[in-house]
This record gives sequence, C-alpha cells and structure tokens, in this order.
Amino acid sequence: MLRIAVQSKGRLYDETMELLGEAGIKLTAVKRTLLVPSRNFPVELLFLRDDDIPDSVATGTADIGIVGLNEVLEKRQKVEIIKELGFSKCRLSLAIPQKHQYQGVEWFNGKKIATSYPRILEDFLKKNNIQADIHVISGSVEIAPGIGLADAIFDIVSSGSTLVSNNLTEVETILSSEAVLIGNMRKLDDAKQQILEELLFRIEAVKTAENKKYVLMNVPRAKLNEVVTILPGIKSPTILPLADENWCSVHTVIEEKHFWEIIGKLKAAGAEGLLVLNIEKMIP
Ligand code: PRT
Ligand code: ZN
Repeated sequence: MLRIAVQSKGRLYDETMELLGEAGIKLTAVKRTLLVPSRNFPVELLFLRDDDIPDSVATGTADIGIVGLNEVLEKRQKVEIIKELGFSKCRLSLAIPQKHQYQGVEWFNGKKIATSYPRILEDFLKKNNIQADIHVISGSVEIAPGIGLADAIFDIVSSGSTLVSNNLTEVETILSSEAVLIGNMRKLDDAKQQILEELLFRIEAVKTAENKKYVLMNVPRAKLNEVVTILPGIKSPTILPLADENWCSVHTVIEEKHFWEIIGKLKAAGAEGLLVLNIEKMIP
C-alpha cells in the first residue's frame, strides 16, 4: 500500500482528486477522514494541510505527496520532486504600492516586507544583496501595506486581481510554482516502487491527453493531400474510405490551440462535417 499525502481542503484539493480519479483511483469513502484507502488500487490518501505535506513525506509518514512547489521550497524538507503536475499554477512575487516609482531591486533596501514565505524571500534578498526587514504573517498579506504594517509584500499571485484591488504593483517575480508530486529521498521498497511506477504511468497518460482533441472530418479525395499538410498530427493521420469513393474520412489528434488556427484552412480546403472529441487518456 502506497500512502499519498494530499491537501484536505483548499486550492489543491479539487484538481488533486480529479487527477487521481482520472488515473482510475476510486476511494472507499467520499467522506474525508484523515486516511482513506482506495477500493481498486493499492494506495491510501492521507488528508493534511498543505503546510504539513512536505514534512510528512520527508519523515516517511507518507510515501509521496501532492503539494505546491512554493510549499516544498519554503519548508526546505528533504524531498525530491518526482513530477510536475501542471495545475495550481501561480507565482511568488514582490509587490509594492502603486504610488511608488520602482527602478530596481535596490528599492527594497531598508524596507519592511510582509510575507508567508520568509525563507524563499530571504534567499532572494541575500542573492541580491538587499538588507530588508521580513515580517511574517500567515494570511491576508496583501492588506499589510495599506494598513501600515509593511512597505511591500511577497506573496502568491495568480491572476493579479488581488494586487490590483489593494493598489499594489508586482515588481519582481521570484518563483513560478505549480502542484508537484514529491517523494522521499530514501528508496521505497519494491512493492511500493512498483505501485508508484504504475501510478506515474497512469498520470502520464492523463496528462498527455490533456488539451488534445480527436478530430474527424470528411474530405474530398482530390483535396486529401492539401488537408493532410494542414494537419499538425502526432504521426500521420488515419484515412478511411467512405461509401462515396470520391470522399474519405480523416482522423487525427491535435492540440486544441492548433485547432482554432487551422479550422479555417481545413474548411477552405474542402473538409466537411468536422467532429472534435475529448480524449480521456493517451498512451504513447
Ligand atoms: O488549509 P491549507 O493550509 O491546506 O491551505 P492554504 O490556505 O495554505 O493554501 P491554499 O489552499 O490557499 O493554496 C494551496 C496552494 O495553491 C498554494 O500553496 C499554491 O501552490 C497554490 N495556488 C495557486 C494559490 C493560488 N494559486 C492563489 N491565487 N495559493 C494562493 N492563492 C491566493 C494568494 O495568496 C492571494 O491571496 O490567491 C490570491 C491571489 O490570487 P489572484 O488571482 O488575485 O492573483
Ligand atoms: Zn497552508
């Protein structure tokens, strides 16, 4: 049984559960008790606050965990990053009140910076030879300058709207973060290692399929070459005959973003009856 530490509630929770669900892992109970085994795969989920996940993996309470890279780096636990998971993307940035002119990182000399990430900030300040006062607060960091508690903040930014509504400007981005799968530096026993490999294989299949679409269309045979050159397919497209021998059916997998670029070209080339389908999993 492989134990996976995951966030019990919060911003990571939904997508973590969705990823595990898409990887075919079903839980015995929907209710979030602390430790919930899967009913169809040899893993159990340990539900924790995200702050506790790096430590639980470093000490071996959990075998692996899913947590934001920002937490991993801040906690400085001995864990290895096994895989970047591509969700809960955000950045850790320095922001200052909009009324100030910013000419460079020296601005922070002698300033007081509020943050929940003192270690990452300390490293950055040291590297840049800045002497600043770090003021640790655990929530609502963005209101600190407005109430006179600090001159600037160092916090998580996603859309940036929280900064704007607090009259702050992002001036330095120090870290790009996303959810990561972490593991212990020590080797897992063979049984657990095997479960981990199967899990990684499944996650890979889910991730590869993300943002990809299965596209089918009918194409006049005379236009087939033209259509095939437009398609940025994974390999060459599948071409199937239709009852009307002047037409054929073309199937391929493309990235969704390419789809919008090429749809006009495909139609101009004579493609008809385009169908775009979601792909659940892809195994290369
Ligand atoms: O209770 P627990 O300790 O488990 O959770 P938490 O409250 O400490 O963390 P939670 O659930 O808020 O966030 C978990 C993780 O999600 C973080 O560690 C990040 O890795 C990631 N993440 C992604 C974010 C955001 N996006 C995010 N936007 N974490 C926080 N925010 C906050 C940010 O602090 C700021 O207040 O959202 C605000 C900024 O958002 P924008 O969109 O206005 O810029
Ligand atoms: Zn937390």
